[in-house]
Amino acid sequence: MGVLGRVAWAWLVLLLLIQQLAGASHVVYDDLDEIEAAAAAAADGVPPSIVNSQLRTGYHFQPPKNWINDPNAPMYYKGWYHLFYQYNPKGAVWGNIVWAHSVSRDLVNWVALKPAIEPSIKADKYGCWSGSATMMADGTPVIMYTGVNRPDVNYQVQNVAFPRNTSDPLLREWVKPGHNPVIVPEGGINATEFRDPTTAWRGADGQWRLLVGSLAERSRGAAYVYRSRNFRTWIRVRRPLHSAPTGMWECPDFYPVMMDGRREGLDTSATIDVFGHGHHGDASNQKIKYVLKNSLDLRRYDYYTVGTYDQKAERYLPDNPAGDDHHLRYDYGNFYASKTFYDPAKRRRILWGWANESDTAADDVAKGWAGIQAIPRKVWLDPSGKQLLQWPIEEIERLRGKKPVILTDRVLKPGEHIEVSGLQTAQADVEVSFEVASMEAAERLDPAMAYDAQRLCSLRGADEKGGVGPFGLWVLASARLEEKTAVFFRVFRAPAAGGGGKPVVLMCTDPTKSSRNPNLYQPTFAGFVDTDVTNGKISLRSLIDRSVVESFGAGGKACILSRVYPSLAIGKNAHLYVFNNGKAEIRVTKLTAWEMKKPLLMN
Ligand code: DQQ
Repeated sequence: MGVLGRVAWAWLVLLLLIQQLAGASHVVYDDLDEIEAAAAAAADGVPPSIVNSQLRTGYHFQPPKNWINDPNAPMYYKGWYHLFYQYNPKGAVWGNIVWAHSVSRDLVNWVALKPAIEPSIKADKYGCWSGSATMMADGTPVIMYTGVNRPDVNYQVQNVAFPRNTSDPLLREWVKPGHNPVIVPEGGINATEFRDPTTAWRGADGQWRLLVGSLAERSRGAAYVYRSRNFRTWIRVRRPLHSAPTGMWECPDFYPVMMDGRREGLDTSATIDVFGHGHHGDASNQKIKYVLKNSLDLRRYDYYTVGTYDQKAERYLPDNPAGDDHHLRYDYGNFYASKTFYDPAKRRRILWGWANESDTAADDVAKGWAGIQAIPRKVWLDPSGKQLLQWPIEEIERLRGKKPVILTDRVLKPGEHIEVSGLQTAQADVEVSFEVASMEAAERLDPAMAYDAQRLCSLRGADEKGGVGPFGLWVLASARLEEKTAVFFRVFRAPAAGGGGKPVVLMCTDPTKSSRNPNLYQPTFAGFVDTDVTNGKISLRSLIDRSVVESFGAGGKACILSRVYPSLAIGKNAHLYVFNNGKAEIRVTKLTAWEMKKPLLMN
């Protein structure tokens, strides 16, 4: 044994001794090699490398190597789900972008096909950027995507592609007709900020419409409407569907949702088919609302509003006039360039979103991979009509192990935590319902923070003692809690004036202690959860996947995806706890934790 080995063993023995003295009998060191490696590195002052295969996700979608970004043209066709995505076949940083293509029967197990769209014509010679699929009336899918056609500047045009063989359910080959590009930046449009065509929808007049994201004058993000009868000739409507002073709008998405808490999804053109009104989605159609989502290039988050669509005027109007200040996000964490599609097989709308890495580009090159897709989420309108609800697609539950660990009716006194033991939790699904006995201790919400959840959370992280909360989960935690990612709630009391003293729930992910590795981006992420906690009840679900923590608060009212890279809490050494760092007692009514299996990802 070398000097390093002896130091490591001495460190480990000392550690075990301290643990025993402290009576922490829950610590199980079942992988001595890993512990020894970690201990050796710690003794040396160097955390183990981030290039650890155990940090690769187990059940999130990612190819075996290289860079990925935006999901493109998700669709269901003849019994198969299709996912295309932005992919660099040559490395782990953005560049050389093609459309990679994978297919699945169940949105969980995937088979990779060869790239579907690659630079091959003048109109996409320098890049095949994001786009969407539309099902035409005869059931044939068509793809519209952005092509970059000049090397010097990112000059952007919109192209169309059709399947070579519609009887191939795998849609392996795509043909770009010679008349591409079909939309060019004319009439004062900024050619370098003009991209990401949406799924098209058909109006009462039989014409197709789609949106292209852009940047208009005075830094306004804009979604331009283009109309066509045949996917070949497209005419722009002069005024955009909507715009706001936010900077460039990437990857717009626009779709109808049902009101009254109905969870079924709607086809993007479905209003007439569903309700037979003939109003076709105009403001008088009481059963339908519309969602407009934009990916804000400046902030790199996906914001949406709920509103009405007046097709005659070709305008969208958010219900909440403050909506354009962008309070609502699909996800308050790392989630960008998302896209929904209507799944006719299960009559639901599904959301795909990209999560980038939070390490350095040099780490990504060393790892050989970067980027994942979040677990697909079903989306529908909350019964209040004010926001969306999101929930991981039910199919993901098939990956749950047979024997969950269940805790019921456990009280967490101020400052207490309980380990959830008896299963590996590096790759797990955890559902927990909490009950707060009294809101008496809730801290007063500073009005200056009333719209700045993220700042509030960064000032009052998981280790900052509070009144009601912080309480929640420590995931990907090391046995001695040197490393942990906290996913938690904190309940405030709104100022009496204006807020009527009502409880205000903050949901937060705090990864500031998630790793001993340096140079990681570890922002706290947070959102306010518009939920009624007068009965003291609130739920949380976290999908833990080695370097991903994807959480759903209050049944999907707020979601936070975070990327973390533990150096100790890896593989079998990842622990899970429920904790309470507030003054109020918290009851864990029920906690269920499942190990998650690895799906087939034949990429
Ligand atoms: N990614 C694509 C663009 C899009 C951006 C290029 C958003 O089409 O605007 O890879 O991440």
